[in-house]
Amino acid sequence: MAFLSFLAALLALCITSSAARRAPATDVRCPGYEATNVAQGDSYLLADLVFAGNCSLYNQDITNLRLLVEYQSDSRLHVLIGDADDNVYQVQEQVLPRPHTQNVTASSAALEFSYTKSPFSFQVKRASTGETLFDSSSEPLIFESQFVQIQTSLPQDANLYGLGEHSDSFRLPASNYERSIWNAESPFIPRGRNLYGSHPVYFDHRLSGTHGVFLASASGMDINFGINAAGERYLQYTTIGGVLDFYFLAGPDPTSVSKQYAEVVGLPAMMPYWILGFHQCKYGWDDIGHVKQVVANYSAAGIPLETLWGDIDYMDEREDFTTSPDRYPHDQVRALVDSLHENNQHYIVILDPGIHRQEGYATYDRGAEKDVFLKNADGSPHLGRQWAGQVVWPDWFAPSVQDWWTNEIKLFFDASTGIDVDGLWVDMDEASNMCDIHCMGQADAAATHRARRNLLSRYGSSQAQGPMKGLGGRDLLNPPYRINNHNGDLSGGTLATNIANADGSYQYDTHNLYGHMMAGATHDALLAHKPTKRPFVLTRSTFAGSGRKAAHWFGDNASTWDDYRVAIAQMLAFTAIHAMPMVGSDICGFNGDAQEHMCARWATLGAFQPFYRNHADISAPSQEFYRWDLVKDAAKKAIDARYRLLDYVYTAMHAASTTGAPIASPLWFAYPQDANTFGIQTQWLWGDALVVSPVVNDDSQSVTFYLPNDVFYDFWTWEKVASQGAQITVDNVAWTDIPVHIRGGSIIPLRVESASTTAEVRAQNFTVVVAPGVYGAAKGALYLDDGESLDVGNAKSEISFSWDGQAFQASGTFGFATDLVVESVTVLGQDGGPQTKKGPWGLEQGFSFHF
Ligand SMILES: *[C@@H]1O[C@H](CO)[C@@H](O)[C@H](O)[C@H]1NC(C)=O
Ligand SMILES: *[C@@H]1O[C@H](CO)[C@@H](O)[C@H](O)[C@H]1NC(C)=O
Ligand SMILES: *[C@@H]1O[C@H](CO)[C@@H](O)[C@H](O)[C@H]1NC(C)=O
Ligand SMILES: *[C@@H]1O[C@H](CO)[C@@H](O)[C@H](O)[C@H]1NC(C)=O
Ligand SMILES: CC(=O)N[C@H]1CO[C@H](CO)[C@@H](O)[C@@H]1O
Repeated sequence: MAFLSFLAALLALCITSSAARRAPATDVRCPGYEATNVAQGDSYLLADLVFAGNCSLYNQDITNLRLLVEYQSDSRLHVLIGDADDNVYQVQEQVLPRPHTQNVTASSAALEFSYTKSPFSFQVKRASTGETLFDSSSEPLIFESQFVQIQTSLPQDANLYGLGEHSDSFRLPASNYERSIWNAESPFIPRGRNLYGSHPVYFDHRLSGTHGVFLASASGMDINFGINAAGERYLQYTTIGGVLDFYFLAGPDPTSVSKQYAEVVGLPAMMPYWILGFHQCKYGWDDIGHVKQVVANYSAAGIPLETLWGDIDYMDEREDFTTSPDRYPHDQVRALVDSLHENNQHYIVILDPGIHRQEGYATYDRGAEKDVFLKNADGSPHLGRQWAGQVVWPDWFAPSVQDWWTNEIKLFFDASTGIDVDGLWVDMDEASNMCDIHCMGQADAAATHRARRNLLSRYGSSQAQGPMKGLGGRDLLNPPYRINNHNGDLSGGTLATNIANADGSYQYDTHNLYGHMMAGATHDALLAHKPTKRPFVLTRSTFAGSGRKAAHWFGDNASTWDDYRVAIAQMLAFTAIHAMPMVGSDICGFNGDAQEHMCARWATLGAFQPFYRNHADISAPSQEFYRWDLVKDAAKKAIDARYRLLDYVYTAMHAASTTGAPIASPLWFAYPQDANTFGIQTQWLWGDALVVSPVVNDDSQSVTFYLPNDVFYDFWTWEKVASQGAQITVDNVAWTDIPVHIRGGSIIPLRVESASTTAEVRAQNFTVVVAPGVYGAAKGALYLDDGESLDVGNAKSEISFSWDGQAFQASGTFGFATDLVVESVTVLGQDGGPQTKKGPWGLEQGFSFHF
């Protein structure tokens, strides 16, 4: 959801703010630090870093730093540079639990740390090849209270990906590129700007291997890619605080880096099976009658609708935990949910963080009593504006905040008396504030002038709050170095950054954690509410590791071909790099007028991406798939394929949640030696066996895509396509079609038939397709469980399929009780075409046969 009226104000801020940022007082070159008192063990290195002179580019330099290097595992090196006194802010352990060191010996590790004593710099090398992966020697380290800078040089052949959230190219530009990180409301997902989430991790892929670099920092920052005077590429981090907490991940293959990153930030949550169904939402469904028509019209059109979503329309006066008495009467919403559930469909509603400040509004009263809202330094509530009007903001660090939030969720979503939702959606959690401190100063001069003065001057700088909670004496509203936030200064369009959290940290340091924490609290509340079920939470704002508890959509894009294309790059960044598998764009676009051809293509594209929801703004015309015949046909065909493949995808989701392997990835994950794949961002691997190559040009019926040197089989016709690594052009791609290929070497389980809900899909038998590789063999997997239990215990089956050119085998563990069978196995690419062997074979034990 966006607030377009606010857009003009945001744009105005961007324009006025960009000129004034940075440019240090002088052109001094800082002297850097000297490493002393070096203590080294088999698996660690400690040193003091002592400031080597005067610099003070923006603030006072911190004279005594501490270096900690840990060989945490064979593939992970941890390098932490912080202040010796441990006052500089560090991301709270409760928010991002970090892994402990396994104390491997330096000589056995895949990465090698070395350093230069003075000025201090460090290098990370790949031990097996001696290749330098990270080298900070080209510029001295600068560590001031609100300005921290470190640079690494990069070879010409480095390919970098990640550093989300953004809508830029998936492979980041090599130079002349700036990526600011600061979570912000971002209508129309502007290019080249900070968006809703913070993921300061990049993967660097080279022909010699892939590695990852994660800076575990929540601070606002600019990351610049450039070319220095010597003609060398560099990447420079400039943060406005926080320690330099680096995790280097050795790979060496791309999937291993995804797994190693998930080990640091946490494995993604296993989601319920039904979440893979098709979802419909719209802002502006004015009453429940309208919503019932949507459900009925989907049914009449024969398009499977799995989940109906409620945007803020359902609320009374836009207040969380209420229903509108005249437009969405409580008993009628309850009846709707019952009827959805009877049909095996689901219901999800939205919540916003801004809590209406209104005595008598029970959610507010209970929160005030439990002291869970953010306060100004004088103890008054920190006010802002969201949909409900004047609001207060939950402090996700407050001791009672989880109890309060859980209680609100239990009360309102109680199955016997309330709205029995199947998941929750948290929006506006950057946090997005329609009346920030600037607006307050203008809007209501008399009442807020005093408050504003308090905010800006009296409480404008921080008090030291104890270990790792942030240095004292900083200007928390207007730090001298300004990051390139598209909302202007740090507090633009959000909470004032000089507000303290209950644990003594400040919004200045924790701003980027707000949505991550709200999503986590909502997940934990759902877990308390229904302890045996996997919770589902969709969040707009994210931080590194949000995938542990939440799913994400890419926010308020537009109904344009451009956003249709960028949705692919955004998906790849989240699934392959940011350890968040359950993601997707608003299908057919959120803002603006969706066109028939575009919506048909997007319906098809979305069917091969993880989170599949059609959603539009209140100002946009309705765009449900049944509104156009062409889109209806496209959606039916695409959903039919998606649903037959649902267990293949569920198996990939299970792998993501247990190993960190991505559910969707760029082609170079499978073809890391093929440089033609490194820049591809309009094709992807769906699971590890399917290559999806949609039509991407505006309103076009032809597409040129790349198939690496391998054997492929057309997913729709089963025709064999041997490629030497070639661009392939397909003309006359119908509006209902999408090119998809099966990679040789794969085995794919499919349901024999699709159905109108995922519950009915689960009652269908299987068929298995074998796609032999270049040498004739193939393998695949099938994971089965009940689809919803948090802990399935032994009631799961993990089945491996293999084909050696003559014999087919299914083996593994078979704990999931089922009557379903594999009805047939088809081997593609045989002399005379595909050959099918009929079963049935039960799925409670292994089986094998010769053709
Ligand atoms: C560095 O120089 C500035 C400006 O000349 C001065 O104010 C500051 O005290 C000096 N700091 C140190 C650590 O010497
Ligand atoms: C690693 O070494 C540190 C310091 O000696 C020790 O405190 C820690 O328990 C060790 N951890 C493991 C997993 O061995
Ligand atoms: C549902 O379909 C009916 C019949 O075509 C149509 O009149 C109505 O406007 C549709 N309503 C919605 C919300 O799609
Ligand atoms: C699945 O296969 C079994 C065995 O052939 C058959 O009895 C059953 O009817 C099939 N189920 C469905 C839903 O077709
Ligand atoms: C990321 C993206 O596509 N942004 C576009 C969203 O839509 C607006 C309006 O159509 C474009 O101006 C943006 O470029």
